[in-house]
Amino acid sequence: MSRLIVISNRVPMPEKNGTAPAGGLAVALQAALEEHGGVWMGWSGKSSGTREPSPLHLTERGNITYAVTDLTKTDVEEYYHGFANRVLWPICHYRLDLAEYARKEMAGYFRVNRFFAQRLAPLIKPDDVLWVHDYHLIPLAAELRQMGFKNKIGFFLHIPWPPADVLFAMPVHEEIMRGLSHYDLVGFQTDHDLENFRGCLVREGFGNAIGDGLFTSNGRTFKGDFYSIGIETAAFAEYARKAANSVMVRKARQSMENRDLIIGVDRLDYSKGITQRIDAYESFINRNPAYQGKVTYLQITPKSRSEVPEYEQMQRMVAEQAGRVNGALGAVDWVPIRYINRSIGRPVLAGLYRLAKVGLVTPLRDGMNLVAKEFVAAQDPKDPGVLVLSRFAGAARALKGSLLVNPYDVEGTGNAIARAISMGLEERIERWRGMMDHLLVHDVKRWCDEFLDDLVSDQPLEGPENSRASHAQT
Ligand code: GDG
Repeated sequence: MSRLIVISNRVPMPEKNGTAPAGGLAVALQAALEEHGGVWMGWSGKSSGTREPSPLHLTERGNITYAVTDLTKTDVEEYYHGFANRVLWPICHYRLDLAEYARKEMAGYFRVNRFFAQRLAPLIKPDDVLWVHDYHLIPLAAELRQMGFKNKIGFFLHIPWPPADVLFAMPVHEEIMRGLSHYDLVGFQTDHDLENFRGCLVREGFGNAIGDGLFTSNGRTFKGDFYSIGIETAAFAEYARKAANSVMVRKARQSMENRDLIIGVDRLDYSKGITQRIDAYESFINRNPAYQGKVTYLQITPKSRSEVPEYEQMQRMVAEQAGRVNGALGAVDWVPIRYINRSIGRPVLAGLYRLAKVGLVTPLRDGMNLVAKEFVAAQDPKDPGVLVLSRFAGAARALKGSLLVNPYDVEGTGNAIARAISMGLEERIERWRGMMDHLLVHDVKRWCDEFLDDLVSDQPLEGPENSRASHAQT
């Protein structure tokens, strides 16, 4: 394959000492970039205020160039906090009630995508393969095509794709659908997302599904498929094994005083179902009083997107709810819920997953959910914990050994917690083994390789726009 250019909203910059950043996705893309040489471009996370951002800031590490740009305050407001996180994020998570459409924010989203294309253009060589990530950057390929670029461009959506009736409530759905047709390959997390996309395209007459995973729309032919993202399974398992003996994790174990640990780990986000989960835990204790004082539920919830009002409200709500349940159920020597509202180090996290008897991953809607996969990978093969998993997480399509729940059904989820905490060793091992075998094969490297192989493979793509003569390539 030729040189690779990855474009994502944020770029995991290498540490000053040259070590790779933590996190499976970053590691996998980094590895692909190292193999082929290339560029990783995105927003620096900084605002240039009212001034025009200075030229791309370039950092070279081996054969990878990290290229980041600042954005003006208005751009950050309209593109990132505005359209991406207050329209696309809720829409893609089926939350029409939370989507707020403001025309100027929609315009800001398209404007920033054009700006990204303009900044990226001088770095693109004719044979480069481009891989665009996530909902922030859907119109990027259309902007690049307009500038004349004929390169292979792929897009991967990390979050769910909604059904037509949900998507079409968004005023600019046509531009979004048209934006996707400018890619050569559009990748989703699951078969359900792909099916929803097909529905959006075909039902409303935007295009056709012509078989073999090919779609036509807007005079172009492109591929669509699903690629369930994985983790670095083997490495994470080893990491958790070592972490279980670290000082921090030993301290945590002591503080548990022989109680069984139930763990939840989520960015603070309404899609993660944290409030419903706390209700389910309360229901579990109320219906199974024998477990009073015998379990501890640890919920680790780093803050995210605090600038968006819904997130700020939620932060207060979850803290109050955990406090209320502790007040109602707790005893002088027992705190039922330990709630941590900040990020903890990855090694401690891995060790805590391994310590836990039950992992609660109960989003209301989630593209994949890597926490579910990390929890499984971190378990002790001789004494694994049980995963309670929402049927609405992409991960549920593959993790068949979990106890699948409907997170809206508080009592049902409470019952699943009871079943998980009392499950016998033999059943736990059997369920875990099947999931672990799957995760070892379908890891993040495989996800990355499969997407890139499909993107560069030469299937005949026909259509007037695909074959238009190239101009203005730099
Ligand atoms: C999007 C999609 C899709 C969490 N708390 C801490 C911490 N984490 C790490 C977890 C995990 C990651 O953050 C979260 O990944 P998820 O997949 O669960 O969720 P999103 O952030 O919403 O990701 C999702 C994903 O993209 C990839 O395609 O699966 O559906 O929404 O790795 O471990 N890490 C540390 N401290 C914490 O406190 N160190």
